[in-house]
Amino acid sequence: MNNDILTSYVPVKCGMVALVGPPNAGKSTLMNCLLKQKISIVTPKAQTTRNRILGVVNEDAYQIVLIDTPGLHQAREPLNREMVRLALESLTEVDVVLFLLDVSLPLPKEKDTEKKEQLAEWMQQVKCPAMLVLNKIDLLDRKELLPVIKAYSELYPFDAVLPLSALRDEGTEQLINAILPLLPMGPRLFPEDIPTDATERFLVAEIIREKIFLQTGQEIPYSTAVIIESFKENEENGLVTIHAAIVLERDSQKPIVIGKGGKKLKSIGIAARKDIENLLDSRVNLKLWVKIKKNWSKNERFLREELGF
Ligand SMILES: Nc1nc2c(ncn2[C@@H]2O[C@H](COP(=O)(O)OP(=O)(O)O)[C@@H](O)[C@H]2O)c(=O)[nH]1
Ligand SMILES: [Mg+2]
Repeated sequence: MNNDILTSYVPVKCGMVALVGPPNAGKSTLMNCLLKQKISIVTPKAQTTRNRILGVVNEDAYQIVLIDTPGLHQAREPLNREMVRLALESLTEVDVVLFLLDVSLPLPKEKDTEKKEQLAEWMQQVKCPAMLVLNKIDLLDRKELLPVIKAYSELYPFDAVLPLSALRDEGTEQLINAILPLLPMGPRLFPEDIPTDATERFLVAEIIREKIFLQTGQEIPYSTAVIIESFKENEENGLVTIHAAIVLERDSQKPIVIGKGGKKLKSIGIAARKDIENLLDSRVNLKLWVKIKKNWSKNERFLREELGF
């Protein structure tokens, strides 16, 4: 009899945990840290994450399915509204919600009632235990945490408060220990050997987008979408050839992304290829080109059909 098959049905602590919070709180960093590998892209810029990204942490005694989400903010434009909608949807589908904050940021002012009411409104949709995760404690003194805890506890009755540093992997064991008692027992929801349900194509597009976020300024990152047009592996030598389109919103953005003599695009390609080779564990030939789709971020059909919102 095959014991491997039997063990995968053995019930363990198993459940879904959503990572939500304002842009830049460190949700994707925490997800990668708990997974011990990079699945979700991270940059210093807000609104890096645009989709829900699933990461599966497997141990003998548990399986934690993390859902990384776009940052919660007051969104007006179609793309941003879709992003917030995805984040809010995840609140209702999970066993535990982790509300992340960057503790190095100033607290909302006493009179900033709009901001506070917005948080309370978002959190009202939560029907499961929710923890306040105070991230980036490496940036300040522990005693400075008290006012943060006080201010946010007044806004929502969190079940626990956990200070940590996702960047330094400090306090994350305590986080896991706080999550586990809140998860039901059951068979694993995902096979033990795959860390995400995202396709390789999606992860490759995300890596390219990350490099554009890191290497361009102003509005360019927010005007960029990446579409993988082909993805082929040569069976003989293992070389993977990927054609990807960098989609911009306006003609004037094209020379910025291409750069003088194609320098910028080349540098984005070099950085992306390195990470893609690591991800796929094979040699990669990456072909990037830039195209314009006027105002794509406001085009609901494009968002749906090309970006899967
Ligand atoms: N100092 C410090 N920086 C962090 C920490 N966690 C995340 N960051 C940084 O905060 C920025 C935003 O992180 P990211 O994970 O993309 O935030 P998200 O928008 O919530 O997903 C990046 O520059 C991260 O390196 C932390 O614990 N300490
Ligand atoms: Mg993110």
